[in-house]
Amino acid sequence: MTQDTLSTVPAENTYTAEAIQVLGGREAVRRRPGMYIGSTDQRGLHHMVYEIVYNSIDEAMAGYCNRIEVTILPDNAIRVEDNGRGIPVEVHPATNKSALETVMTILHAGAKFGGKTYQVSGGLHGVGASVVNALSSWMQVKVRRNGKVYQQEYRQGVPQGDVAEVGEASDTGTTTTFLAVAEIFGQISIDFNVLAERLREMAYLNKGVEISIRDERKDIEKTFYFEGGITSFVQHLNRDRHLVHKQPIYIYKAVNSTIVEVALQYNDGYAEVTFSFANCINTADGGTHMTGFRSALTRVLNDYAHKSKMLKEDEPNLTGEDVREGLTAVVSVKLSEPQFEGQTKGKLGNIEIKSQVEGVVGEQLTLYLEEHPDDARRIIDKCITVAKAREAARKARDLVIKKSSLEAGTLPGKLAGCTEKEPERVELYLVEGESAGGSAKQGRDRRFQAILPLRGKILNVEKAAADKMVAHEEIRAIVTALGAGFNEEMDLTQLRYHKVILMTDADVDGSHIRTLLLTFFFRHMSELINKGHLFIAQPPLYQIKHNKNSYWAYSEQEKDRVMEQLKDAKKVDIQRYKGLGEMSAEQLWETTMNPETRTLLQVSVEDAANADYIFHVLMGEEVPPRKAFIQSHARSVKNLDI
Ligand code: 0RA
Repeated sequence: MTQDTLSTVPAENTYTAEAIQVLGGREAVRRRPGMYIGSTDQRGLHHMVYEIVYNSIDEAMAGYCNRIEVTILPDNAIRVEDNGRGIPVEVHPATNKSALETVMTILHAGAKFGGKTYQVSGGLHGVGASVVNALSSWMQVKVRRNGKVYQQEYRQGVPQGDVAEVGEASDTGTTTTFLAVAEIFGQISIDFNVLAERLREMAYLNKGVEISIRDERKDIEKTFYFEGGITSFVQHLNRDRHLVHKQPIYIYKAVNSTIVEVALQYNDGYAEVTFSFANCINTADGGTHMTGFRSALTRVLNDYAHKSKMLKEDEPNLTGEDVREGLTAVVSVKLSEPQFEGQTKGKLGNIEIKSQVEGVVGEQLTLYLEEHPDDARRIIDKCITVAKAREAARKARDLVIKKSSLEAGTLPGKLAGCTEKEPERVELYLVEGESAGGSAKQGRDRRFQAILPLRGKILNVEKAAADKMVAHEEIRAIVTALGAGFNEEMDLTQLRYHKVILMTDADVDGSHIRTLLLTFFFRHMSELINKGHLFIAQPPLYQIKHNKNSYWAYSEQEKDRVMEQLKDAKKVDIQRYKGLGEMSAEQLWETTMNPETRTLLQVSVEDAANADYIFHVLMGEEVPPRKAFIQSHARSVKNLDI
């Protein structure tokens, strides 16, 4: 047998079969300590302590132990004492060794003992006491059992004698003391606070078990005991929070040999704080127990929200994110053979656990909500608020994405461009209706006039959120055609047309669309108005024909004036234009588009602000101001369509 350089075991002359096996296991551990305890630094050293503590925790989980004391001795040795049944010391006839010696010297011994499942809380590496023993320059185990104290000592994992009776005992329990091998762990230094935090966690995960840690190097001590277990854990995590419901929800059930335990409580914050454990080992990367928990949580809250009509049938379900915002939860499972996966072994892999957790949480959370309707309503309310906020955030995000796509966007297909490109010399007509758009395209001077036809009634922008307005196809076409962006990102140096002309019908729909467009420009492109780029075309209201003469009247007064002048004339033909589409292309050019003869109204900020106000009043959700407005403007607002 080759001797490991780290091994300081004195060579022995004779080996029994068991001794070879024992030393073989010991040698393997000494050769690659990192493979058994993770690392050979301070972390690994702490793992050594945990491995011993886990054994006592197992005894506690089995229901036989409620006190564990960890002591850091002045020379950095560690003592772990429990009040369990005491490790059996009886000699096994097959091996002729005591159970105690077997557990302390044979690798992986102890997983099953006396037909009972043992070691449920397997450590990160689940290797047990024999590994710690193999990596200890010295170890002593004292067992109080049968009214006696038994003891065995080891050096470098090798027993220094048989188990011996050394005194009388009035109680039962196990005390393990060890000193890690200095050559393996370098300058040994145990961190009291690191151990204390882990032990606090263990105390939370094992309610009713008192775990204390004492540091004899500094004479400090801490004791952890949580009657509420993980419920206390959740309360601790939520200690500075505004709570959505007073008491954490506690779920516990044993399914087959698996114990599922969950505590959860919502606070009014945004973060999800979930700790998950498998056999008291923190599973930082979640795993099957977390998957089961999350899926049950989402399903149960949705079911309740629908059943209680807090969510209407046509409303979308709450998402996982919705139900996890402000959630503080501890999920703890205890199972007989945990599989830890992933790079850092921080993920539980046992597949059967998912459905077990899902089932237990599904059943018991449903019950809880039914029995606590006030809590249920508060929780669902909170989730719905989150859902709404998330939806609003999504829209805002979409807006940004759309905005960038607008900036880079290709010109809208409906745009009839002009041949000249110099922005100062060219103008864009925004024309209501496809047919008017057709006439405008025919009638225009294509060298400097571009036409963008807009389809009929555009959406009700006020009711829709501002972001929806920009999402609207017609509005987007305008933004793209103008090329200067909108909102904060508006850049007039990129404006492709220095005259933007709204050309709408002189009827109800026309006025609607004009109001809407003005509102849009006012809210999202105010620079365009401020710098005097926005105009309103003035199509005539009437054509008055007399003999070969034709007059265009652009207002009622103008019409009255012309008629007054022609009052003695015969055969006066008067035609009212309602829509741009009623005019021929030539007429449209002559009356409305020809720079020599047309009249353009330049839009002022006041006009636009007024449109915005009208828009708000006419189309907004608030009914009272709308009614008041209609009543006081009944005369002046003719094209009112409500
Ligand atoms: C198996 C059987 C029995 C006790 C233990 C294990 C045990 C192991 C450890 C390790 C640290 N503390 C411990 N406490 C108990 C007892 C079986 C019986 O008495 O019937």
